[in-house]
Amino acid sequence: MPATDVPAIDVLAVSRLPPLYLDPLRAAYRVHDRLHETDPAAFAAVAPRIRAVAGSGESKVSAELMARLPALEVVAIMGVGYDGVDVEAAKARGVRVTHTPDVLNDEVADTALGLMLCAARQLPAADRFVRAGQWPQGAFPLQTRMSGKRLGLLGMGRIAKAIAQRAQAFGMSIAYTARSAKPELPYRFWPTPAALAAESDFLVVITPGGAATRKLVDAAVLRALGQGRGNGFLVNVARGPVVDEAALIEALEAGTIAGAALDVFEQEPQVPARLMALPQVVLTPHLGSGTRETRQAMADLALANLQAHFAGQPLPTLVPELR
Ligand code: 8YV
Repeated sequence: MPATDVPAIDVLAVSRLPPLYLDPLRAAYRVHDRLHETDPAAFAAVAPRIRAVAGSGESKVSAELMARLPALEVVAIMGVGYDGVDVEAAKARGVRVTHTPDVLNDEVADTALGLMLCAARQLPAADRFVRAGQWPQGAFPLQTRMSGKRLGLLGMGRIAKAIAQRAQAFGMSIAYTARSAKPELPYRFWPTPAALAAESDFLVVITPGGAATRKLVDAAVLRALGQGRGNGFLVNVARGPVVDEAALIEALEAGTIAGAALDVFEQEPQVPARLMALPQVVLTPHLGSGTRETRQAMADLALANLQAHFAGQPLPTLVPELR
């Protein structure tokens, strides 16, 4: 495309974006891909012109970065989570922040159910067992049933509801904890994570990240989940820092809980070696929403927000704090 056809809107991509988002962004705007990290001098020259920031659910958009972007109008996150964005600072500046809710609910819920089954039935370990040629020497050890057990949801937003629907098909009983009870739902409410954990066989973390939920799952919650007999599986498809990773490793090493399945970690993409050494733990690389179909829908929605902003139209999915 000749340079003259490219609209003169400068966009900073703050992290490595998937081509599904980056390619259409580049076609529509003048994109500066991680320039703030790779070339400070070039960034300083272009920063005053940057009107939009594009990022993913894990991106950091700090008050300091925004302070360096005097023309910034909008931050478009491809992800339902936006805990890396300083929304208060954005609000104070009149910068709009958008995210991509709903289009990933089914995908993340599917992942959660898959991880619950993997943790209870040890399917990844069973696969390793077959590949290692161990089957001829004897049967794979018996595992734990999931159907009919008690599911505890830490969080009761849109994705949690999609998980609950699926868990009902497995005959599971469903309870949850959240900031407040939702009497319209047919699920039992517990006021604290520990109270919920004490009544759960599977504790699934599906709450937003950020300061309000940091280390919500701590040693006491894990003890409650274990119920004094190594009961309980922890599944995290939310954000790593919601779980105290050190406390989780200790609980797993000590056999306080039965196992865990983790899609998110405190320092992604780093996974502690002690966690990797535990056979009863299932580890996946933050793929909760990771199908072509869903990531396409997320990229389309992120772009639609930017385009609506620059066309002066209502934004499809502004974050709730700014509505
Ligand atoms: C992705 C996510 O990892 O939506 C979120 O909050 O964590 C994810 O679905 C990522 O943001 C995709 O860009």
